[in-house]
Amino acid sequence: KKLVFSGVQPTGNLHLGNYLGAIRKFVALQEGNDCIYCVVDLHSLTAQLVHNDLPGQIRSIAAAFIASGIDPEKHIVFNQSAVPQHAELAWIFNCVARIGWMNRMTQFKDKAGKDRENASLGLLAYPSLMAADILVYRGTHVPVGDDQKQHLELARDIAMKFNLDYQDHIRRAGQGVDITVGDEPVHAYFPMVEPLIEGPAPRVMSLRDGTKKMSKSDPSDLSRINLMDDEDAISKKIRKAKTDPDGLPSEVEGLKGRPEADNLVGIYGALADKTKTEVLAEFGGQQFSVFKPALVDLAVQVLSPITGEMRRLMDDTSHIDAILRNGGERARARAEATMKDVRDIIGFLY
Ligand code: AQP
Repeated sequence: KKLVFSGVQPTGNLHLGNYLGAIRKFVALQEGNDCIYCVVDLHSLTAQLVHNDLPGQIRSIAAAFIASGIDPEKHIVFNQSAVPQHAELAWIFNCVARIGWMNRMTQFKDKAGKDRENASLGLLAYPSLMAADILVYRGTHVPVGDDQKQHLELARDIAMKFNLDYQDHIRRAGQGVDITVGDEPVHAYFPMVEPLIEGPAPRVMSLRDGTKKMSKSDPSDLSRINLMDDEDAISKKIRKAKTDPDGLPSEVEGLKGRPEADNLVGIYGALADKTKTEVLAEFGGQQFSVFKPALVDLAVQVLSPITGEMRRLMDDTSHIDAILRNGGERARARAEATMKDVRDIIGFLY
């Protein structure tokens, strides 16, 4: 059984990229695995320190999980700040990780912009908290969009350095297992996490610019389809989506150098569970005036039941609150078991 962990930040409206790149994979992974899905509210302070309605944002991400088909009884759904062990392990990982590793993260460079001296320390340390989120459950598999790949490589580096630095202590505490990483034998406490990035839409791009990822923080709402958008909004955004003047090619090679067309075909394929080749077999040679209405119909068909259920769950939040409370308790018990080992390995008295 794999231990699957992933998280989504409560920072603004969820969009189609979050759904196709992450949440839909969370749903599919439930069968046969032990899954922990988290609303990462501690992380959200790196994007925005003061939120107007953080409780509402947290509930709406949890509602999206449930409305998309995550079972909170078989698996765990909770918010990060309810389990203080994440922050405790993150501190230890801050001491394991090197500043140079953090400085190389493209997300940090993008989000900090030119004025790095003024970026928060939290933004720099973000990947260390992310590693703690996963490893406090000794998670092995992490479904994420393509943008998170570099952070997961860093989580492996942190786990590896902890395992190497504390080898003797791990043995002395009677913990860990012998593994080989590359050719190197290691007595490891933390597993090497595997990213699960593949899927039909690992990177959904903006509807206004096919070279930029669809993102919550894009100032243009026309750039993304939000999970809470109604039929009219979805229709308007897809009709206005940037395209080039040519029709659709009949082969995937014909999408090269046409990022907007490639993105729309990819979105259609992901929503329909089809490959791009299959989509082009159906629409090759057609104009966008034919393809776009078909995409609108499909997007509405897939998203409207989720939107409807999210609205219902958000009308009376007692159900969501009960799910988060119960998930928090179960997550805390599991995280505390890891932290007892970790405190023991390091040598903290408690
Ligand atoms: N465009 C995307 N395509 C595929 N997957 C995506 N994800 C995000 N954007 C895309 C995946 O969604 C999960 C949750 O993301 P998050 O909220 O934790 O953080 P993020 O990556 O910062 O998401 P946003 O929406 O794009 O926000 P901003 O505007 O802050 O950059 C992750 O698994 C992510 O890979």
